[in-house]
Amino acid sequence: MSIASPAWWWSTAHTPGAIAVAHLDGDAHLLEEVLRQLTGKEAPRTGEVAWRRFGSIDDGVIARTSNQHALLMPHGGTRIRELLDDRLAELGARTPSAHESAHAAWPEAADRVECAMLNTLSRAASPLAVDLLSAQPARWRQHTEPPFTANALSLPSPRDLRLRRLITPARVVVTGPTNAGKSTLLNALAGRAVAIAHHTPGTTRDAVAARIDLAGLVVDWFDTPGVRPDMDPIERAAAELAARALACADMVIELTAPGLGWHAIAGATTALRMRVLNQSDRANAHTCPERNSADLAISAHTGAAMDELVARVRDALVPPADMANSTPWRFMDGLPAISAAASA
Ligand SMILES: Nc1nc2c(ncn2[C@@H]2O[C@H](COP(=O)(O)OP(=O)(O)OP(=O)(O)O)[C@@H](O)[C@H]2O)c(=O)[nH]1
Ligand SMILES: [Mg+2]
Repeated sequence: MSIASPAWWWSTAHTPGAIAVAHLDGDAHLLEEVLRQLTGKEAPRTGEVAWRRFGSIDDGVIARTSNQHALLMPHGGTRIRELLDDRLAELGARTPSAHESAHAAWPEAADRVECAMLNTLSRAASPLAVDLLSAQPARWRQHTEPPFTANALSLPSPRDLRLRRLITPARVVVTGPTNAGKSTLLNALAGRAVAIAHHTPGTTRDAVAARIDLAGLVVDWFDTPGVRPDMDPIERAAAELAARALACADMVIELTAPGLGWHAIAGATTALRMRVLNQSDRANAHTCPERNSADLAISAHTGAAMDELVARVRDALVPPADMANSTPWRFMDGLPAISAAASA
């Protein structure tokens, strides 16, 4: 495997200042060669700080913080910076990869998996992600033998992908006849009035979404307009938006109420579906035909079985068995290639 040339980037803004700070990071031998050609002198040894001329561009300080890393501190003029960028590019220094940038942001990370983990943790949407992500560096360290390192280019497993819903919220789309209580359900889950709920059929005329926390799993919950005959042009446009939401749904909730039947859904590609009978507080809820074909009966008004709904949707999207499985989780692409073994 060939050794990549050193990466080069600035940690100070591209605005005039007294001094600017840049990083050169990579293989020790190549890094020394770049510094030698830039300054005409030997590179400072690890732990040394030295004054150097940066060719004819400027002079400044070089701090060799480790074998593979040096800080260059020229004066902070923007022209100096541009000339140095050009010269370093000539000498073969390159823009850092996403992993190297992440490492720059998390210098305390013990290895590259930990660095990737901290970076992912900072943008993970769900509280449930915290413990599982935090456990990953140790799990990867214990699994440095194949198939993990050999699988660098393989696709993530279905479990890897399901667990990634902890990082990027899954899309849950609720569909069903008008007046089923779709908007009332969204408002009840969000704990605030996100969508207008009213007994007038066709109240919802847009695909409304809210980010809600389902007992630790954060999802994007889409309320859609109920489809009915004689829809006006705005309602038809809303129905098209709903169809688009369905096409990229991770899970579809078919919602109905006593006597309203099940709405035929078209265009959803996900296999995760749940039939929910709402308005279980109504007098005819126990005897209606929808009761037997529903997976669950709830009442968005009284709150009956709402906890059960939340738990079932969460567990369908991120199964507890996936969470409990101690196999290392590829929480982002490319992880095997940067496992502790591969980066050692
Ligand atoms: N009794 C009872 N009424 C409910 C319940 N949930 C919703 N409703 C009522 O049902 C009516 C319709 O509710 P919405 O939430 O607007 O229904 P929707 O499915 O969003 O309807 P569209 O936007 O027209 O598709 C309102 O009068 C709600 O108050 C429930 O659990 N029990
Ligand atoms: Mg509605």
